[in-house]
Amino acid sequence: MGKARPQVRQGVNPACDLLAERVGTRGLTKLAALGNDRVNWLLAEAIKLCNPERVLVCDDSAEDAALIRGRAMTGGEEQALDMSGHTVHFDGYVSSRRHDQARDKENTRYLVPVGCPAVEELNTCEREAGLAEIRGIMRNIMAGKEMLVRFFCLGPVASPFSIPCLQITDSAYVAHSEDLLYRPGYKQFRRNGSSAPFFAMLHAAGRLEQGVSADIDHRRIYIDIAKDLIYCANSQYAGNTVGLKKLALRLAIRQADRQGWLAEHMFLMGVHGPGGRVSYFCGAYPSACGKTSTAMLRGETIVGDDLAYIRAICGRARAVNVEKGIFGIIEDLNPEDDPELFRALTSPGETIFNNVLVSDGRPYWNGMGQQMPQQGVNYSGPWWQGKTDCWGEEIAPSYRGNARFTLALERLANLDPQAEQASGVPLDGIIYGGRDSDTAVPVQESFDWEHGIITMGAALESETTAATHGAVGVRKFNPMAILDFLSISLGRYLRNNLSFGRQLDRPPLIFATNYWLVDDRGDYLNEKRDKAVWLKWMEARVHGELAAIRAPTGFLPRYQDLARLFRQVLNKGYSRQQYCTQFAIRVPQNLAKIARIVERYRCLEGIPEEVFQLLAEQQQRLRDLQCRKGELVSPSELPLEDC
Ligand code: SPV
Ligand code: MN
Repeated sequence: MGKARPQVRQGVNPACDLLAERVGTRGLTKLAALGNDRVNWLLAEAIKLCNPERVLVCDDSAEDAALIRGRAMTGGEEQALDMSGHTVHFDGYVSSRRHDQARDKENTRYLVPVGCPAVEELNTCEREAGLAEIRGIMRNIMAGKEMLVRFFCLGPVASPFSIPCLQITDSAYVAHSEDLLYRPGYKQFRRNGSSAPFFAMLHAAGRLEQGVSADIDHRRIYIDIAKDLIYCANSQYAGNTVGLKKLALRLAIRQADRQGWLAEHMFLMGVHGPGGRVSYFCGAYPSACGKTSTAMLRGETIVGDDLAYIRAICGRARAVNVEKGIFGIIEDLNPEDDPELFRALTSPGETIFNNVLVSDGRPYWNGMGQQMPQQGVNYSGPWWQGKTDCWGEEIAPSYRGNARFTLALERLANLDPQAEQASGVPLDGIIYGGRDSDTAVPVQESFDWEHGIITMGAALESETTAATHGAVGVRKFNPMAILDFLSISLGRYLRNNLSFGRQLDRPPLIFATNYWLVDDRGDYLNEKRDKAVWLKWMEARVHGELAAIRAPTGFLPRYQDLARLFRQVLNKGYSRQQYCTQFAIRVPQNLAKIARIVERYRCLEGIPEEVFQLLAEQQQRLRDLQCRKGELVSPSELPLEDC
């Protein structure tokens, strides 16, 4: 007689019988050990809906991770490259205008139950109608395929920050990516007990052609906020499918709103000061503004490059990296500017390359500092120089702007030793960084928490680059770089930010950076590496070590401090003239920016009154300065302020 099948506790849903039918004995044992009714119920519902042939339930073991990697290759979603551990994955591509290589904002919607007020800025749809649509799309979507069931943990495990997540997917590429990006969570589910809450994601890549999602016209990402449950169909691009990234961020923002903490689109890094001191900074930068390159600065240590949870613990802000890996933009990543990442990407170890050019078993990307081969294989299939798509548009060798890589942070020598600290790291500073050719100075500090949240975070804008579609140099309003991911109203989100700092004994200082100022000829006023100096200045400021200059927009560095830091950090001269050009207050541009931001906020409901008040005060300070000193005011004409 065969061994008895492990008993999965069955909820009221008769579909639970399906578990016993489709899940193998090993999987049932894993589910039984969790004894979590909601897991079983969701899984049974997913099986009933998607109708997979088999179900593989994974735990945190290396054996299961290896199985997933193997499935990604045998299923054709990834191909091995020559270097050990390296694979390539291509996302769907029909033409430059119809592809699966970016987040699909239009088809990402919140399902709002009838009777609940819809927030006007959010892309929503009525819940029952949305569920009916997505269920229609997902019915039988896994027929003949294997369903993969994974458990992860957002934030370090066994910590006040941990949020367990259940990922159900038919894509081994998605499951593999999540292994590199997130902490294993099966044990966390066990630890939390049978009724602890969790986020859940049901993803199906749908019909594949040559390993990529083919039905991208039916790509849908629906977020059932009432159930902390996300559906995603007919996509493989990680920004849509790796549910633990930006989709879980949306659920986390709602949870943080209920519980009084912050879920942010921010890097987290240690900046190293004198005597071995390390001060921790979070930073919010819209895409293509230098976010990862700041977090990866030579001589500093990285905790995370994309998402942070911040909680008030014993009167201080403490932060963790939500993830444990990087899904980073590969374009322009080169040995000179990004030595550590370049080393990791060119040495053996688990790495997934996305939408690069492959030639002779090696990955190539735009701006890597090497000659691009004239032919190879890329997202469009076999590729040759000059190949065009059906619109006659030239196909770039690697996907312009959004070719990416995925790797675990443990591969990097500059990983901060506190990265897995269960209580997080104490947060000393928050940086907001936009791409701005003519308005803000390279670095400045806010007068206080409210001033920083409003005039730096809530007023964040970024100019479009050639890497994005559409016109270049257009300023995009993107408060806290989080606009794409908000799941509550912007007014409510800002209010939460304001009150978070007010409850702290010592709130982090708030800074704004701008690496992108240009001169009249359009040449950058700063080198890429100058940001290392701005960080050291901020680090000294959080310890009250340097005096600063009071400008209408915030505190500016003094010349002598920067000149010393340029010498110390970069062994580079820094002239008074460079300083005066970079740190001059450009009054009309600053006033124009305030006018743009106020206009945006006037169109929205529920914006905290402080937003208008603090922007009006800043406007007044700028006008006063203009009356006294003119339109372009050198920092040498501004008053010095003690620490
Ligand atoms: C970003 O675009 O901010 C990313 C990549 O980090 S995505 O996963 O698409 O959000
Ligand atoms: Mn991001």
